[in-house]
Amino acid sequence: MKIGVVCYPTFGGSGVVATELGIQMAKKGHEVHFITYSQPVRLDILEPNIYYHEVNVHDYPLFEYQPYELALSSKMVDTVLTEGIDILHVHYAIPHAYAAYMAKKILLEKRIYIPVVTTLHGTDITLVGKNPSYKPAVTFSINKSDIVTSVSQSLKEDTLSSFVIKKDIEVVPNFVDLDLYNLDGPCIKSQIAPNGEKVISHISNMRPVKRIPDIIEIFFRIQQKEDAILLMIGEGPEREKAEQQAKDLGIYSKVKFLGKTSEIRRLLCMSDLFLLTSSTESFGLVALEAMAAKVPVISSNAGGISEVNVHGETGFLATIGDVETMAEHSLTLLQNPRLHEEFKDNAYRRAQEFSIDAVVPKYEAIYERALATIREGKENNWTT
Ligand code: GMT
Repeated sequence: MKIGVVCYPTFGGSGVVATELGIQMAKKGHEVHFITYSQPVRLDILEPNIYYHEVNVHDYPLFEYQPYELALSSKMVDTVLTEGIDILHVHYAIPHAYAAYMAKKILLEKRIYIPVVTTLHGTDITLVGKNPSYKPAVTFSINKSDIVTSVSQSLKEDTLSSFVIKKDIEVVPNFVDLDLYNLDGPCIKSQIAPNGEKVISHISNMRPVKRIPDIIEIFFRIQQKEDAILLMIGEGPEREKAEQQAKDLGIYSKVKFLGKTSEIRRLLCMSDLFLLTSSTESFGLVALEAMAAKVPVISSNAGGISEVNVHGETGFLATIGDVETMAEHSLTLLQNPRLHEEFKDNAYRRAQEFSIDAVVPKYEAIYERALATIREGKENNWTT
């Protein structure tokens, strides 16, 4: 099968899922064509069956906003025509599902039928998609997709309650490649915590939705009782405020802001706990990645996090914003080595339930079904 994949090529979870899925499909012998504005960060284009097509948006002085959707639709059309793509899989509804619908209509004029699978990832529904400026277009393009998937049950419910959706939404959870967490090189904790401090970590794009001040506040409470350092991994608009908050609390020397790094797995391997305090989180891929590295997760109970992190087993969950309880939960594990070991094992076992081998065949079956629908001429979107 020849699959066109559209995603955000950045460090965000949806781009990571799209890239890892594409890589796995390529390993299974499918031809995978990534159509994005820059090369996805985890993509090696030298691997067999992997191709990358860059979407170029030309600057023109008249435009205050460059028409990215137009360039994307055109690139999709061009790639389908030149490469003979069978199916388009778009990750994150905005604007990808909308651009895919346009591409589909343009191709239809040429009597080419291309099915579109849209995967909803989270903020495309819970934050951005709900905005009245986008809502009609998002609703329309979800309904016009051939198959719609969401990464958690919680996101499916959010979608159905916020939009008028006439299509079935299939839940296909995110996944993790556990092999990647068996590191080749050493994981020497003393490099980062020379005095045997406990290592707490957080990874995100540091947007307001992640409630970064809560992370600093929880850590402040932890380090009052337990010698610890905090690794803040990632970049985003909340970083500067967080640095100031750490300074104001007098803990700046214990908080390491590491920015974007490709050493995530090594840093997780050195971590004792992972914090995720988001106000909205459809799945929390990063929590799953921490668990794959045997790191228990202290999290809020937002959205789909509870579908990944099991309270009292792989970590603890608390009400969004309840930093007191999250700090107490953290100390429960940090001050009880046997319990901590138990949670580490549980976290890894839970991550195994989301292994790549369990989830990738579900997408493959979805692609087959979308193609079969076309073959059997049952598709009814073509004329609308
Ligand atoms: O978390 C972000 O802000 C990035 C965002 C993205 O689109 O990359 O992540 C969303 O998709 C991930 C992959 O499916 C999910 O694991 C995240 O939970 C989801 N983020 C939110 O819902 C806030």
